[in-house]
Amino acid sequence: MPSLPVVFSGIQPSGAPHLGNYLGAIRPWVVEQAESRNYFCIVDLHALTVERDPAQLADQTRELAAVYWACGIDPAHSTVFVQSHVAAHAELGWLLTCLTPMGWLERMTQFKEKARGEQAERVGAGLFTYPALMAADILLYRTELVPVGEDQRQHLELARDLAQRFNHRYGETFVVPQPRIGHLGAGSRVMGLDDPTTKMSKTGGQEAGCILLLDPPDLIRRKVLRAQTDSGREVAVEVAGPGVANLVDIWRAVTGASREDAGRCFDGRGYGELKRRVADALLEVLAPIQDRALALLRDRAELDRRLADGAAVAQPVAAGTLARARRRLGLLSLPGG
Ligand code: ATP
Ligand code: LTN
Repeated sequence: MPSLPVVFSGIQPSGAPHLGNYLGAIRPWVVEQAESRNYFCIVDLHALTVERDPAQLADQTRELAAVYWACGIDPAHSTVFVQSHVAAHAELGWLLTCLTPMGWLERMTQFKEKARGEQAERVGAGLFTYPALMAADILLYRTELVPVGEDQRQHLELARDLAQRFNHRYGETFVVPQPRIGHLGAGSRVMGLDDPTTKMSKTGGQEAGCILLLDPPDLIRRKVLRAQTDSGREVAVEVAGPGVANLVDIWRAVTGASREDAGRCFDGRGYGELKRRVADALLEVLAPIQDRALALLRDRAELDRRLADGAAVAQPVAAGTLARARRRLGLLSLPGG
């Protein structure tokens, strides 16, 4: 039997997970998990790149784990674990940071956006070097495929470049991973409902435009009904402006409908009707996820046990790759180690 390809991906517990995380990442993971050997990580070390409240970080880490499982991540196919439980991530992160030219990091648009307007004194160095840690996450598992949203394309390119650079300098060590972005259709770039020119994000400070997966149903409906649309009055899918196009994309992503289906359903209809249909479709998909997530969150001991099991599976795999990289670099191992 041919062995299954390895998939790795992760989300930061930097806030409550939102619709963009679901449509761009978690749902594609769930849909395709049976065809691969998967590691889905809660990347808490990445969340430390900006200052956080410690109690909140701990809560958000558990919440994200509960959401992963509630969305349908299946332990039979997929290992869920917390990044900082597997120390190899931080260690390989350092080794790769040393291999990364400053110029590569300076080109990262996410860094430029996040640091823009902040004084250099206030921007943590971790925010700058973070793509090297992300590369470590991926390379530790000999990952072949990395399913992410569109915003991560550049970081993935850097992970590939780092794998190749290491292999070239020190000998074949890492598998060069492939991005998996948007191949299932709409949803790889969900925009803010209040500002459809910026992506929906946990930390963009745009609460009204961000649908959290655990938002109460009436709040979700209100956020959708208040979404910014275009200056016209009727939907025309093929020539829609950013606001309407975003709502149509969300509807398509949630229902699995094609662009033609969307045209048949909404062309010539008012924006109000489109919004109501989007809200209905969202609530139908999110209600069972919310029920399952809240149930999981009520049993913290069980949740922590599952995360410990995940770390126990990930740890030896990561340790094996790290040991190989260390040997290649000339780092001594302890006798008997
Ligand atoms: P932050 O606001 O802290 O940067 P984020 O909301 O952008 O967080 P991440 O943890 O950085 O979320 O991303 C996790 C996954 O979700 C990644 O695969 C990313 O591509 C995807 N993702 C994030 N935002 C969106 C979005 N608006 N549309 C589609 N996918 C998204
Ligand atoms: N950088 C990603 C989160 C992330 C990730 C990863 C995604 C960290 N490590 C490894 C895929 C694979 C983000 O901020 N969206």
